[in-house]
Amino acid sequence: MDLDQLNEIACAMVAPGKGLLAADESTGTIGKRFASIGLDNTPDNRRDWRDMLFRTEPAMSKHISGVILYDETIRQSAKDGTALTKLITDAGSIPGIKVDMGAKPLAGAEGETITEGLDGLRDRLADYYELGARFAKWRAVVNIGGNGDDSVPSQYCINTNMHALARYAALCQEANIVPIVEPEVIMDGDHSIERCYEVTEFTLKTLYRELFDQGVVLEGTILKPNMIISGTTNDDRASAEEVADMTVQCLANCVPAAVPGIAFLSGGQSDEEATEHLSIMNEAYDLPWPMTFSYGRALQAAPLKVWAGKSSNYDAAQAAFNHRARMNGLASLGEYKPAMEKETA
Ligand code: 5MM
Repeated sequence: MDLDQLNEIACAMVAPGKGLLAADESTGTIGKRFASIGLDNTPDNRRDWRDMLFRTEPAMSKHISGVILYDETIRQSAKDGTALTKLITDAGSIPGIKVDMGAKPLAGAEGETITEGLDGLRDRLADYYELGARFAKWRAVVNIGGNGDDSVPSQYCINTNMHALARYAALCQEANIVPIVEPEVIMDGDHSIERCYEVTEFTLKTLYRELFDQGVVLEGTILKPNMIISGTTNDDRASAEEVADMTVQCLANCVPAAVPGIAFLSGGQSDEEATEHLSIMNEAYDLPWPMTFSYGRALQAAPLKVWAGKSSNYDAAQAAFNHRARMNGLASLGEYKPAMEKETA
């Protein structure tokens, strides 16, 4: 393990004004996104969509420090023959790879899942390094039970998922690949923001114990957490300031200062909400780690709608992506204001 290299990459991933583009939708998930614009889920459409994003300037060189790819994409070339990973590195951004194989039902725990993908991971990581990946991502899913059912999440679900995340992280570091550890406490449900805090705190404390137990060097990792937020169907919505305060409080209680950076997932928040929450946190607090974005939907929803699968919308879609990337770049510095949304890209 080359700790200097790992730390250097991790710090570059959270460089000031920059964050990550999560473009690692599996074939099923990108299919759902394409269905929203009436587009067929073919390899060529997936290629063209991502090709358009990765060629967007100045978004890519100024605001996107790295791109999380799916297995198909890291091996794919654009229509003109350029490897999609080359588009990313040419922009000065870093290719990364999602290596988990998805969340599957957890035996004996109804409604809960365990993320799979450890078998053969050592060999896959060596292959991905050769293909240019310098960081990886593994997402663990923690659901919160509805109607006040506090048996979900179970301690069993959290323990097994955090154990798997640490096993993945240790294998990544052995392969000189920075692990993004993503324990996502899911927003769906009628739970309160306090319940989200409680579950996220327990999850993060378990995660850092597992990382310690398995010898993962924190200086060579990035955390990708959810924000602390009210459940999507809870009518008592916490304000943006409460989300920011409680998220920062939870992270400050759980995440060691040795971690080089935190890159949030958007988790189903609207793109503007995700940007605003990030900016308030950065504006109001001085914390031991930089906080930035690792957004999928919150970066892609707007350009996808504009693109609609038509080459005639290419420039407009790139303008929409430039705008969201710039807004989030500003949010990572605490300099975003909702009024900026009216500015053109
Ligand atoms: C982009 O979506 C990622 C892949 O999802 P599937 O494996 O289910 O296809 C997802 O892991 C993503 O990286 C994170 O959840 C962050 O994305 P959002 O949209 O929540 O910001």
